[in-house]
Amino acid sequence: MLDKVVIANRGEIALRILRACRELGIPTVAAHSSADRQLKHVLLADEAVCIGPPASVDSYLNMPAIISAAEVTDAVAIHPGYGFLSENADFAERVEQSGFIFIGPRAETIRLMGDKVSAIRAMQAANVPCVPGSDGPLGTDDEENLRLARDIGFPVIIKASGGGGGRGMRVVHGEATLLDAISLTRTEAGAAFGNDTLYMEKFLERPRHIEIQVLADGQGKAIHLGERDCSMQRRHQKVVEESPAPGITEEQRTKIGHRCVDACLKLDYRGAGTFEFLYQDGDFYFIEMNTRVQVEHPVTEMVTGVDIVKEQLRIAAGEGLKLNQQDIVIRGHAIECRINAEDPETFMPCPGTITQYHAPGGPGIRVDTHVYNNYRVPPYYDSMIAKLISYGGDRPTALARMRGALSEIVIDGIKTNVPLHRRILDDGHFQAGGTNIHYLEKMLGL
Ligand code: MV4
Repeated sequence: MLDKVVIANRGEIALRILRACRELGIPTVAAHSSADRQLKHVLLADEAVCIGPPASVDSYLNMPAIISAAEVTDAVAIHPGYGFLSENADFAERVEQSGFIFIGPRAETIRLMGDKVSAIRAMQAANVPCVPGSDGPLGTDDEENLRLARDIGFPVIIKASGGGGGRGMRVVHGEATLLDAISLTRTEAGAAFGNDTLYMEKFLERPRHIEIQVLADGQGKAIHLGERDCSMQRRHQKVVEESPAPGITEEQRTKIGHRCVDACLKLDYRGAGTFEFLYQDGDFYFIEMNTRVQVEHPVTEMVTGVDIVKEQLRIAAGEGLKLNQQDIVIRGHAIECRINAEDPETFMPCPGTITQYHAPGGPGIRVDTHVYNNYRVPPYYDSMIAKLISYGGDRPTALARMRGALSEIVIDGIKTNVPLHRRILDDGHFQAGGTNIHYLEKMLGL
């Protein structure tokens, strides 16, 4: 096993990684900012190294400081968690060049998936279904771009190859606005990503966001852990996720899952990964791949019984995957509510001190959080402070347990989005299952 792991992240995921390391007997180093000395995982880690001042750019994004933390503590590997440097190919490369193990895919794979045009090319080559589109970068010939859009059929969406996660895209409803939209998106993409490469896709108007979790050992073995439905979102921020996705049949799961596994084998993928799809009218369309552990990984853990973070650590240690696809059975249903320190009306972040915290409990309830009584939520980072996860033998049971947990939970002293979650869980359409990516914004009247 790994002799010592640096946790290069904060909050609930840092604690999640620490717990996985502890189960595997791996000593931990918390690499933290000066604002995070009182974080739960910093207090629990075997060692702690302050890597810089509060601002993320000076600490959690500070590559030399993190690599130095590994050097001074004699660690062997660095776990980047999610966000921050987790999908930064240059960081993965520098970690490995410094003689440490990056807990994730090879830098080359991260780079390939970070460029959306090359990611889509790779998926098409691996027979993963993609959205009808330009199948490559847009050129500068106006007539050719008009012809392409006509062939695809309006509405189309112009996306930046360097974007992703909702950044750098523009929907076009007709020929009249296509060329202006392309030049505007190109300018924005060049400024935002230092890469003005664009591509075009058919715009799907009412899709669901369904993603497939994979694990691969980089030694010729890969499996999928089924899907998550992440359609309940606002402004590209996921709010509620669940697994399995309502209405997806075992046949559909097996078919799309096998396509993802084949792609992993073809790419010699290593680690945990997520294939993001739009799902509409019974069909899956690949849009992006995430090369990190995701916020919503617990719902998959609950329905499969697989500890995804422990698998990441085992894979990084060079242990081949011991799980076989036939061992993976989707059992029951899990739902996750992301709890943010934010105003439930305006969605503005609300940092401050949590004066009173009472965790919900009972059968089928899991809470992934670093917060405790008198914990102070700093203003410098993401506002997510907890993930409330419910599990049940079926979806109605998971829903009922989540509603109970939302009625029990107490987080005083700061504003949170718990009232929003209560509304969503009480909503008839959500309860019926299968709402699309626009549902929450419509429900909120946005
Ligand atoms: C799309 C789309 C419709 N059609 N692509 C937004 C985030 C980025 N990952 C891709 N996104 C979308 N791509 C086509 N061809 C609609 C979205 C989209 C979306 C996707 C997933 C989750 C939430 C979303 C919210 C708005 C738009």
